[in-house]
Amino acid sequence: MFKKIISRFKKDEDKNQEVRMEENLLQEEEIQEGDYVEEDFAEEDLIGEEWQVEEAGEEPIEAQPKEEKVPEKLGFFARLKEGLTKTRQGIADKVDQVLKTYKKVDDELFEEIEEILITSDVGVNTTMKIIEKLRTEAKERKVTEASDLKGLLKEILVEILDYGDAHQLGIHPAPAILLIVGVNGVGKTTSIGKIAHRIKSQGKKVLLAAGDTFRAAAIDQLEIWGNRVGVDVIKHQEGADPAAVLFDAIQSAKARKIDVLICDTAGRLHNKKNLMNELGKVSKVLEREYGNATKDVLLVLDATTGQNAIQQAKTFKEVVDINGIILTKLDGTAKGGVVLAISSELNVPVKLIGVGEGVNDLQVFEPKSFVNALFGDDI
Ligand SMILES: Nc1nc2c(ncn2[C@@H]2O[C@H](COP(=O)(O)OP(=O)(O)O)[C@@H](O)[C@H]2O)c(=O)[nH]1
Ligand SMILES: [Mg+2]
Repeated sequence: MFKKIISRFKKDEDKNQEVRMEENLLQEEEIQEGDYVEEDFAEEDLIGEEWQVEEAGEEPIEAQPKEEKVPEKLGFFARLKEGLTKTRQGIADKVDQVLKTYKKVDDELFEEIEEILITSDVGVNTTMKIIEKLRTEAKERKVTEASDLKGLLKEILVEILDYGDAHQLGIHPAPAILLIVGVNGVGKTTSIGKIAHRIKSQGKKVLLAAGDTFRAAAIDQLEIWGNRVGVDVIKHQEGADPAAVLFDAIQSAKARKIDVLICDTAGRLHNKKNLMNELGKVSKVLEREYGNATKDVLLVLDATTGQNAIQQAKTFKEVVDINGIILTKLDGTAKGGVVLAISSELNVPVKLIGVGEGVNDLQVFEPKSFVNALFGDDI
């Protein structure tokens, strides 16, 4: 019976892929109807364009009294736990339940855990890997009590998620540039605002580049975040060449001795050809103008899209070298298990996770804390 469940999920995954391809084609049509088809990328395109600097306002960041009353570490962990509530209900609470029901370790128990993981967006391949490891470890360590499996399972999950030092943001040594990529709506601009706030409060000089020139609203949104966290934004007009925005932002970052430049990009171009054009040009400018800067290319994925996020990541990986993942919207979704599939299948570390819409709700990803929070245990 279990084989049936797996083949059903495999079929669903295939179906999702078809839907996504159709969506991509639709998007391509939309884009072709629009303007801004840049052909060859010439240096002249980038030089001498007018650019504007949006000065940051003095507006304070919205007060978040609830967050400020609790000590930093506890506050961070409490928010993580709170954010993972739905995923915990889908994975950990169900695992706890079957461990209680079965009492002794046997084949059926492994199958039950397998089913819980697969139905929680951990993905078929990653689930197989986890269960195989769990069986082997249980045998080797002679675990016979079902309740003792939980500790083993947690260890295995941490092992999958753990990329050692690679979870750190690549911002040392200065100057550094973070290029934020991902499809429309995943949370790029919001994450940039949150990262800017985090890095600025560490005493670093931060500058933002409004590289999503596709819609005026996208530029405005970044400016709002810039004002909110007190960081300047380099922008051009709607429809401008994103590579030109980056070029100007880099010159400005050099002149102002900025520690970290964070560049937004347009996510609408997520069919491969347009994506390659856009990110190819941006990468060229980056290498040529800021070759000595520390560079981190971060792909933003939306946890609520579950296994679709994996497909998006695969497409982006073919186009640009991704150094890390920002997984947003873990709060309010039961699909947080996708973090395991991402870590296991993409060979890229998760660096930051979004657990809410507040300015402090983007956390550095720590595998052990994450798994503890997922199982409702203490830090
Ligand atoms: N609940 C929640 N919402 C988020 C998170 N990150 C982003 N969002 C929301 O997702 C929506 C799209 O975000 P946006 O930054 O505009 O995405 P972009 O198109 O990739 O730049 C906004 O309404 C954000 O407030 C998160 O971690 N949790
Ligand atoms: Mg945006």
